[in-house]
Amino acid sequence: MERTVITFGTFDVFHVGHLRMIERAAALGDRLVVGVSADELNLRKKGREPIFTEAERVEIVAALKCVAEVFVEESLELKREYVLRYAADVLVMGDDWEGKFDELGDVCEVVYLPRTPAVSTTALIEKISTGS
Ligand code: C2G
Repeated sequence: MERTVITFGTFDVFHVGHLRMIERAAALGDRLVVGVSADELNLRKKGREPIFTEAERVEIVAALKCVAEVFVEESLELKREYVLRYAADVLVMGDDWEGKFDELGDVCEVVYLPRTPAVSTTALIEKISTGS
């Protein structure tokens, strides 16, 4: 039986931390589905628009060879619906979300993977804008 893995993220200013998370998620199954968070969701939750648009972020993630399917994540609260819609066997999240999705353990396996240290979109934006 094919094992489907699902993961989520904004993936803004795509960097090696994003890539490694996606590759490690893909390695946990046969087919990886990625939910890329909507511009509107970012605005609501983080108070700012991503640097790259939703369409650009979807295009970048969809081009990765270990990604089978990409969709736009409209709300953080719809995880259960997405897991069921894509028939995911495993939900992978970064460990900054540790414990937050344990209640989905009745419909899929929930795995939190450690983040890559010392790289972040926020730090990159800061570095680019200050030139340091
Ligand atoms: N990541 C990582 N190492 C980093 C930075 C990010 O492993 N140094 C991982 C995150 O843990 C996440 C993925 O890369 O699994 C995407 O990161 P973000 O775009 O920051 O995701 P976020 O905005 O937290 O997701 O439902 C979740 C939402 O879509 C928001």
